[in-house]
Amino acid sequence: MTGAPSADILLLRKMHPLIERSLGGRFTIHRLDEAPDGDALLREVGPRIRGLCAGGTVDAALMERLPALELIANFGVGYDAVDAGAAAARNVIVTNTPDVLTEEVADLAIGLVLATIRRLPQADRYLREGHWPKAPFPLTASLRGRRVGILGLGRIGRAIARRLEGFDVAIDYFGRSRQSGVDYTYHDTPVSLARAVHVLIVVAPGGPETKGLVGAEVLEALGPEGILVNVARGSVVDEAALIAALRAGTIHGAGLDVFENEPHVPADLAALENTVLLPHVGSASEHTRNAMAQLVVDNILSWFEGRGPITPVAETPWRPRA
Ligand code: 8YV
Repeated sequence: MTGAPSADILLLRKMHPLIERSLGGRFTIHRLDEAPDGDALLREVGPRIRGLCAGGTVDAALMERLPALELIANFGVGYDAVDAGAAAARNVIVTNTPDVLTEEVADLAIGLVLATIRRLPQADRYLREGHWPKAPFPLTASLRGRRVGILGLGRIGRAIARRLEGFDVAIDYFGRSRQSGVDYTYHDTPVSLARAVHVLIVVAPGGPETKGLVGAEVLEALGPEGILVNVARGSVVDEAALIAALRAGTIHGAGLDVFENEPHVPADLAALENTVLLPHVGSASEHTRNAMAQLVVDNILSWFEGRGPITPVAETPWRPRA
């Protein structure tokens, strides 16, 4: 299609304002979460929806109701909530938002590592609650002389590793295969990685392949001085096993930006003093969310103007024209 794009686009929920603003004038927008009866909306407009703006679950059942669907533009680099295989089987393109959030999430990961080891939120609370005049804040663990493991050396994992080089720590990693171009120490299992390091940073993508990858055995291997940091997906860590390990002193502490059942966080986890818990804010700066939103818009415009998707995911059937 050339010239001004026009198509019916379904937004699953309220999206970043830049997305709603940019698409609003050019496409016919439908908001599923605003419809008094979602089922009725899908019955009425489902057959003419050609684009879907996603930030949540898109399964085969939903796609079934959108027979003219061409493109699912996911707001986020992780697209484990989108059934990309089912999309591919229907010849539907899926795009995500890689690169634009890499450095932001890596920054956050480093912040969370330091906050967890040096107990920064706990120290802040200590001061505010007026304990300082009575006694200094208890001494903490340290990053000095430690080995740090990265579980998943993808784009974000590498950006975290690059930052860690400046912290003068040894760096190890686990991934599906050894990577060329890095001289960090490779481990072929998560247990081997956990056994070798003091700090384990989880950056592996979510989805069935990585579900529960960090379970009791890995936590046991990380050991009583170990710190677990997860900035990937809650599903990668077995939350029940983690709570048990934190309670029993099997590991020292955990810094988590992601959880199994967001936005709900188990009270058991929140009750533990040796955790730092963040409400999934890895990419949540104005700067980076604007960039992600712009990439969602650009993918949709590019597709409906006939130029193809900009950042299609691996499973997607689309190939550039020769
Ligand atoms: C966002 C993310 O929190 O990109 C991802 O995969 O998890 C985050 O950047 C999320 O996509 C916003 O809904």
